[in-house]
Amino acid sequence: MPNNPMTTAQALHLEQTYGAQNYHPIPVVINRAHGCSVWDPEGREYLDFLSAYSAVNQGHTHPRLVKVITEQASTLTLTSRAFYNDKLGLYCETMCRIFGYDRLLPMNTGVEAAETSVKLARRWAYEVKGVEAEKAEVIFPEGNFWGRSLGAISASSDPESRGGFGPFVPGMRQVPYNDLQALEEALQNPRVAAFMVEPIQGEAGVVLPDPGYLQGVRELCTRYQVLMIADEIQTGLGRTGALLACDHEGVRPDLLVLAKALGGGMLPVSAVLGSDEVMLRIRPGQHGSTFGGNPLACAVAMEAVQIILDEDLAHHAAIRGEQLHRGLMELVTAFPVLQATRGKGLLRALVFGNEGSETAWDFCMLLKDHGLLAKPTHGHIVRLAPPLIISEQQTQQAIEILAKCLSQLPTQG
Ligand code: IF1
Repeated sequence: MPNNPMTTAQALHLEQTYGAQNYHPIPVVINRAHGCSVWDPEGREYLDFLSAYSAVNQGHTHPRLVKVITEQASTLTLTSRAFYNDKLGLYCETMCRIFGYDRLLPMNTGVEAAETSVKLARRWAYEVKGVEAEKAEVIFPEGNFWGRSLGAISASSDPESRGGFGPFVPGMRQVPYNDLQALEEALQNPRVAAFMVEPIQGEAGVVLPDPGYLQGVRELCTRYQVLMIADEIQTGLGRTGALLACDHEGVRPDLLVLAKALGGGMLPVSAVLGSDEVMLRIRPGQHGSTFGGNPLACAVAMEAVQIILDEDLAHHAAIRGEQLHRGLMELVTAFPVLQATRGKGLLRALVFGNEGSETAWDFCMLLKDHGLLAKPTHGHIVRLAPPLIISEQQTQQAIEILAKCLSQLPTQG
């Protein structure tokens, strides 16, 4: 079997025949990756401008991560939390020191950590803020995305995520994103436990709030005794040109939710960080996960974060992000089919003018044929998010591919 390489056609066919069809992937099969490059079974090389939705900030198969995961995998991988393991404590300490929190609660996927933060906030609201039992509310901005669980889609405003999956979890309300006045009105309700926010909305289409929004959120949360939860699952760990996107505004959330790049592209690792006052509300037996805090994940996560610090990847993302932004601005000027480009660091988007069309998909298909992988979001937006280790030359190469493909798009509107 290992010596019987699968062709692109075979792999596509098998997944389409036997896999649940809950995704509509770009029809490319990846069977090998390193750094910013991925390869298909026929040996074609592509620049990865999705980075597994920002989960491989460190680049694919980073040698330090390969070493750590291999060594740890041959030593100890899983104990469950029924016993202590020799990695979890060290991992929690390291993370608390780096990010400035008292405690860390380990989970696996992003949605689990985000949901954990909601549970922590509800508990805190009942035990500290004094909210009447069963009445706590958590506020979310419209356009939020934090995963696929019933909790996450209950908070969502996206019909695609929610439709046909009800009934939903109560106690979740929405306010418009980037609207401090609407937020203030919502927070005046004394039942509000928390406001969860992405510093930049990813799935919504790389939507940036106005400067000062996060500071405003911080001030309002403090004033109304509401926990500020930052979902830095996609924006964190260097992606936007700072270790955390909240750092751009000097804002410290009460609960910090991390995932994706925390696992270095190796395995799912997520975490909630917070103060004693909040974290100690959940007591033994009241929350957990079989795999959360496993030594393999802890070893990988420690190395994943250390790589971001050692290689100064946040700074690197800022510099390469500027280069990419300049290139994208030129494309927007040169090609009328483009309406705008926006983003921060290496979380960028190209926005096509014709909303509701399939232009972004057609464009991504062209990009694939020219050796660049990206994924549309919302039909008219293409997200551009390469690994943070991308070189100046690779960034330039990507801009040239984008230009070439734009010139080949049938011109419209
Ligand atoms: C899918 C987008 C990215 C996230 C934020 C929590 C989670 C995510 C801010 C949940 C997950 C994903 C998952 C993937 C698509 C994707 C995505 F296209 F929806 F917008 F990354 F850009 N908070 N993001 O972005 O984390 O449970 O998946 O580990 O299809 O669901 P998870």
